[in-house]
Amino acid sequence: MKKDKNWLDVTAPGKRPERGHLHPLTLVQQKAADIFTSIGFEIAEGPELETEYYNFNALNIPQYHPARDLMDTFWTKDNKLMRTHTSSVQVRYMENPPTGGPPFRIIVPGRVFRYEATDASHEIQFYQLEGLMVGKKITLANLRGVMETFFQKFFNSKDIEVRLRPSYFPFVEPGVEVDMRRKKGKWMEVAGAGMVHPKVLQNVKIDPREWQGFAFGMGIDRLAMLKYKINDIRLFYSGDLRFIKQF
Ligand code: 2U9
Repeated sequence: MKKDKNWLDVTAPGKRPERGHLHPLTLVQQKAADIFTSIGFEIAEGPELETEYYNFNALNIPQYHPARDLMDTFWTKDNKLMRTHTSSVQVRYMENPPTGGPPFRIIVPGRVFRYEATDASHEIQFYQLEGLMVGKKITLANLRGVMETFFQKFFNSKDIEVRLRPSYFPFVEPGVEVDMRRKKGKWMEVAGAGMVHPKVLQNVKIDPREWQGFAFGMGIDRLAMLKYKINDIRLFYSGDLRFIKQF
């Protein structure tokens, strides 16, 4: 056959195009959101650029609280800030609930920002998933049950135990750390949580004598690090294809 410039070898094997895929943090966020929606939680969203009121004051973090240290927060010139947690979204939701009022079961996955030095376990921006359940006679036992169900489904094993340890966060009372362990192994801290502080409920015009709730927060990056045995959070944001192609 004559080889002119239009010649094409239709028998040559094709080059398989490389397929893209989701980022490990997206995979973990979607998996976590699927689990919570399967047990009745709705997903809520809100702005990353926030006011001092929604990020701090409404959450019982007054002006001179150490969590408000300038070192921790990115402020803009017009006195707004990059949210340091997604809790601001739960405040906005409760203030103006699409359902008209409690009860609520919501989760808020999203990006948060902290002005601090980076290392293997800290980034200046990372992802959280927070949850909130408000109703009548809600207790820490409900929190424990939701956490246990979540971690069993997330790690796909019934062999997971959860325990609560006392802790402190300004927006909950009592506050707890949530630990989990697999197959009687070593306990690991996987979330912070507690009963929503009565002052926080009052701030959004919900009567704490009538309604109670639990709230929790976990790091999506940390969940992904546990799930895939990754030892440095910075790898998620490195853009290194040798890392990213493994998922
Ligand atoms: C409202 C009221 C209470 C959310 C909570 C934590 C404890 C917590 C951390 C986990 C790992 C942040 O990503 S992390 O560094 N979070 O320990 N979060 S209680 O409490 C709320 C939220 C909203 C209205």
